[in-house]
Amino acid sequence: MSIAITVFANSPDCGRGLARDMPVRWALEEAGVGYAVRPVLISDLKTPERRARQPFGQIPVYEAGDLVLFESAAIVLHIAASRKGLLPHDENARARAVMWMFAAVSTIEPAIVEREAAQYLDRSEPWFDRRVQRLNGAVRSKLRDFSARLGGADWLDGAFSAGDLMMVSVLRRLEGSGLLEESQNLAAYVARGEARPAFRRAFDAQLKTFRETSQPAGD
Ligand code: GTB
Repeated sequence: MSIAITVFANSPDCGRGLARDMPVRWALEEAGVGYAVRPVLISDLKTPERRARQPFGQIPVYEAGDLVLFESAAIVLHIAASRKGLLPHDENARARAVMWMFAAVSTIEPAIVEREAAQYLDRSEPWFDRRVQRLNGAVRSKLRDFSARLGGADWLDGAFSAGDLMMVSVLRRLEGSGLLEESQNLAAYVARGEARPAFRRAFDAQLKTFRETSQPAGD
């Protein structure tokens, strides 16, 4: 069955692979599944046709035959659950991998996204510096706890799993902030994820999409 995912045309991350199609691409690569991409301009995301597939008018949307899914973590879970390699066979280990997927998107990601939003939205406010300090503190607190738990392990629970895939994807959004580098084991963990051949293929594919869909700069 052919699979297609929506992605940004002319992604605002300029090909850095930080948008949420990236974990889906990565999961498909880890599972060895081919897929097509449907690039969508940001200005076209909120049409009724798009909202029929993604109520919030966002990327990514996953389509395979009659199945239409949104929410990147749910898509990754679907890919992982229906193929070998991303979720352990053992029932308890499988439950723990799913737990880490949730920890990534519901415990760690909100602090990272809130900090990122402030960088874009609040920069000209007189209270910007104080707010960033507070938001950096909130991110640091999550990173400290996660770093303590990961310790010196390569992956969260033995072999690489969808839990690691989501966690690395979320932590990558701190790129350029310097916060990740404060915990050596977390920086190494993300680098380990990014070194996986499936990640490299996904990254190169999203960069190709960016290059093919990006608008040339004006004269
Ligand atoms: N919870 C949903 C999921 O996980 O699928 C969230 C999906 C989502 O946030 N999609 C974003 C989107 O479509 C793109 S990924 N936004 C358009 C809109 O809401 O109108 C978020 C993102 C955007 C840009 C960068 N960047 O430039 O670095 C990084 C991440």
